[in-house]
Amino acid sequence: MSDLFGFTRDVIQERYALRTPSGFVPSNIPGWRDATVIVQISEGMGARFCQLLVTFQEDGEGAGSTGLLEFFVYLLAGACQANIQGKKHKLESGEYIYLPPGHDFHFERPAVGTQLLIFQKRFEPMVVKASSTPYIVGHEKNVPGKPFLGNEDARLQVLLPDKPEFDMAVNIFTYQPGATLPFVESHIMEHGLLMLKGQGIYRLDSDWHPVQAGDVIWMAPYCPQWFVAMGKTPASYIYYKDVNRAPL
Ligand code: UGY
Ligand code: MN
Repeated sequence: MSDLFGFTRDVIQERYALRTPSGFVPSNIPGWRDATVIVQISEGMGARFCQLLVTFQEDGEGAGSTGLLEFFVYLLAGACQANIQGKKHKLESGEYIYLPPGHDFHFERPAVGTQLLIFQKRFEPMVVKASSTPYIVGHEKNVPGKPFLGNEDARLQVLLPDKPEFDMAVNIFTYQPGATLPFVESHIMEHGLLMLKGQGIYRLDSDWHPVQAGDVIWMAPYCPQWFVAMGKTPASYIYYKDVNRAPL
């Protein structure tokens, strides 16, 4: 990585964005205290969802209600406690919570440096059936990685139930070095992505970008996309997509 003055790998385009930790600037977000909050992706970029990275200091906390939004909260590192609708959950790295709209939450008692990755979006109820989605607490280690389109070297962990009530999916994709997405995808779904491990090359629209752990990517609907993992260790990323609703 170059330390050259005035250099960045960050790129904000109309159909995609690549953001790297060296350019992150914290925001003050109501409800979050003694925590550094980075808004990684939001409407200001053109996205229809928000991706936040929260890093807790000592005695940090985050409290509020999801309101009209739904939240997917993934513990990237550390440990904390989550009080959801008055029920307490102890969370460790790799665990996640899905919160439907209208749920009270309070994340507290973090180990210093605990990091949360949060995807937030306005919930779109199904037209014929009101949502009865419960809140969900899970751990990525209990979700098997299945070969993606038959490729044993590219494995997908699907963290939320694949059911029509859910209008959001969050998956972890892990690639052995040299493994790729099988074709250049172009689809109606939008993505918010955080590189968790390793490195590779992401094709975004008609550009190619080297990426590594810590990098953030937003892909607009229909943005052509492709990935190859490179280096000596597997590459993985966690990503959001909108699913199961009819297009306008
Ligand atoms: O779920 C997906 O659309 C996934 N295959 N896309 C991606 O990894 N860029
Ligand atoms: Mn995709």
